[in-house]
Amino acid sequence: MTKHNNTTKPGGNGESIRTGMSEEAIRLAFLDNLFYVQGRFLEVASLDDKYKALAYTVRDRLLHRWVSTIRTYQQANPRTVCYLSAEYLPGPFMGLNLLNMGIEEPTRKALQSLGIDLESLIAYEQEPGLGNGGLGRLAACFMDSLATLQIPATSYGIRYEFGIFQQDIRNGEQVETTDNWLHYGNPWEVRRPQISYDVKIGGHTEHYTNEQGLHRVRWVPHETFRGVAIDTPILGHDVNTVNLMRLWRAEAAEALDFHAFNEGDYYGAVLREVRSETISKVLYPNDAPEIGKRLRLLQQHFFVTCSLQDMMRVHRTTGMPIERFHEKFTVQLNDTHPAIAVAELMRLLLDNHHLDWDTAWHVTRHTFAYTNHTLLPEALEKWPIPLFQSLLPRHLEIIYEINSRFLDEVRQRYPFDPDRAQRLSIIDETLPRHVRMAHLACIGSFAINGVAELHSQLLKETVLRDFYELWPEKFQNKTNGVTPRRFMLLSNPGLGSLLNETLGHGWETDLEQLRGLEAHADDPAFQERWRQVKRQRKEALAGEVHKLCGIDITPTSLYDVQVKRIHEYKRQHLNLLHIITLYNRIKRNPALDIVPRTFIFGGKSAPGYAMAKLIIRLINAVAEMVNRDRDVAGRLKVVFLPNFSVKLGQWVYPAADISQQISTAGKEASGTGNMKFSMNGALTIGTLDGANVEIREDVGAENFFLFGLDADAVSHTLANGYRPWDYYNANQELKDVIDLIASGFFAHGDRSLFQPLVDHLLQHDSYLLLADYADYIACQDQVSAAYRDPQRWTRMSILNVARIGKFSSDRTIAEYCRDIWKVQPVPVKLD
Ligand code: CJB
Repeated sequence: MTKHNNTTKPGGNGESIRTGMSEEAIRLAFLDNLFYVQGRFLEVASLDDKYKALAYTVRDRLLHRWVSTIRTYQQANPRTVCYLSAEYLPGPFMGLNLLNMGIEEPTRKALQSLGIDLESLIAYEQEPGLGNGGLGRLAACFMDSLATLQIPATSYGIRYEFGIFQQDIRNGEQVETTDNWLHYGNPWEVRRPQISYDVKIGGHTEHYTNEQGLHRVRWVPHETFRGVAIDTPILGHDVNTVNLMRLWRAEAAEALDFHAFNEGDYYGAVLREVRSETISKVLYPNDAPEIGKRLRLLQQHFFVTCSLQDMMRVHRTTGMPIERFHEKFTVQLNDTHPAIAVAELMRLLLDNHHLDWDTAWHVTRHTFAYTNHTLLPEALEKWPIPLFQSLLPRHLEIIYEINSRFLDEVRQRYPFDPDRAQRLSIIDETLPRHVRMAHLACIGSFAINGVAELHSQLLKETVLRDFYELWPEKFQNKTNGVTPRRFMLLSNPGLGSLLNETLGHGWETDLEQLRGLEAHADDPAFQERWRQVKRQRKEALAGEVHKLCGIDITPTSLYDVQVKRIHEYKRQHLNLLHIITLYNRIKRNPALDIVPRTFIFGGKSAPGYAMAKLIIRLINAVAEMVNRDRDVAGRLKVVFLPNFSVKLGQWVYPAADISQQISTAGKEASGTGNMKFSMNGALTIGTLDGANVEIREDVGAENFFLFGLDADAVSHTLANGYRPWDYYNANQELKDVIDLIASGFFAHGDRSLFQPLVDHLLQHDSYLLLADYADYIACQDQVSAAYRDPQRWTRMSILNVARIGKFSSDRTIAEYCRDIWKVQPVPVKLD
């Protein structure tokens, strides 16, 4: 719009339809792509044809910048970040690419002149669901910020053929169907068949002495596959930098096994090909791993070896010796999913490059840094030794050697503490023996970080305590952030315009500039405009809710929202206890004057997580009863949005009045939804957990609804014989709520359906819902009181946005660059 806008006419003075940025160039490019790529003319083009024609038009302009970026990097040979992540949730590309390139307006006009509505094409795009939740979305925010900050970076992962399942709700239950996102093709990706690597698995190793008398190891695999690169360009905001997301697709080593083919085993040959492709077939739909799945370990090894081999290929082109690999590349491990990289890099350096152990270990230890994303013990990956041995025999040898050298050091340092070596060991010796991936990651990395202050602190005190005592200098905190381009500018254009008008441009890439809003927080005219922006987004969401669920919601009601993966620790059921409390209050006193609320839920449960699925059922069951009860009509409404995604989130975050961040303190590593809501002027009701702590610090305690036990109180309560039953007996409203669920009221009289949930709450309540209930309800009452005072509420909302600057992923990435990666921006000029 502003700086790239080029009004020269195509043809006339040289503006190419492949690169031109004017309305006219875009219009011609669109028609050209429609004709020559899609083979269609306007009158017969389907929505898909038009979407693709526009996507190719945008992609041409991306490739232009990409080529310039590669040229620049080739000349400058800069230190480069490689982000290894098994998951990415980038969201739909079209809208963001137009926005980042600054051609939204000319594109809108170009299409308008052809009778096409840009929004309908943007809405048509299906997003790649190559992740489960927070961790994958964080990786996508990081890509956006890396490109925007002009940092040379490649994000490596797996190009799953089927991403996270589609969630349907049938009879109130989650039903999973496959996500066939590639069915109509993906115009944003570029296949690179010539960039492919061998991936070995299974078999055995052979140790031998070469002609020079040197010890060598040969891995004789049982099978070999290939990984082929599929690239997606990632453009920064208002810059020319295009970095790559390079995802690997598994293929058979040869298209068909000709040996088998010649022997007449056509069927077997084809089967082998199918089996190879299985590796990148489907994303594991768990947000915490189910331990011990062979295919999952294979996936991890698959993308890690392809990525490291790819870095080595690039490294060769620089002419630097392999001993300096770590000077060219810094590799971030996004949780333990890629932790096998520590052993794989050692293998490549020892067996392929024939470095000696100490040199190889020096390079490895200076290459990797590890981010931990969770304290939940069930999420710490461990692999059974027999499985590991059968798939990755050479890696297991290397891991044993790393471990033995490491434990020698530990014993020397703590000679009178044999338990410590056991606790620190990569191998968990309790039967059946396992490889602890977090330990491998800690030992092989030069930096270890958590994702919020509290989480990093708890890491040092609990799961990684022994490592912290050993190497305190390795530990850091990098509080998460999210990209304001997607989650403010793109999702909330009304807010974007108001901010531009009030503050001028610049805040989009320097979010601290939002502080300038503080001066307007009490200005009645500004407040009125603020409320209009929110109102408009609430109406838009109401339209979506109607489309998706057939439910009408009222934009004047308070939108009280909880969207995130469904998990007991996130306590969607605590939210339900509040809803049922309000319901009971109205039933007992039909004239009760309460603030009308619309409760909105969204999120997927792991398919095998029975309790989370039961929570979804209860949400829908409560919705059914509440929404059809005339006594509460106009005052309470409950909605479960099916198939929550990045795309749906873009409707939800800007429309929320209240953001529910109510996990049991100490369980949510950071949370990032909390930031997206707050950036859009929602107020948070939350516990002192994850990044909530820092959000509250920054926006001000008076602009945040805090409740519940803190992390210390949670551990003490659990350690001192917690009895949920006592809370149940002591609180009549709580008792009424639990009794109502137990009575079968929400299950057409069936007392058994929600029994497991009720029993768990009364007997164990591991996530302390009952202990936090009273405080939560009291806090929600304060929320209602505040909402009755629009001036106060609006002021709080404005101040939330004004003070949210820290939670831009630009800040997070700048810290990683400075403290961990030691990389500098490399600006790119357009060729
Ligand atoms: N997280 O999404 C996942 N998956 C995991 O396997 C482990 C953690 C989440 O990562 C986010 C990004 O750091 C955090 O904000 C969130 O608290 C955490 O649960």
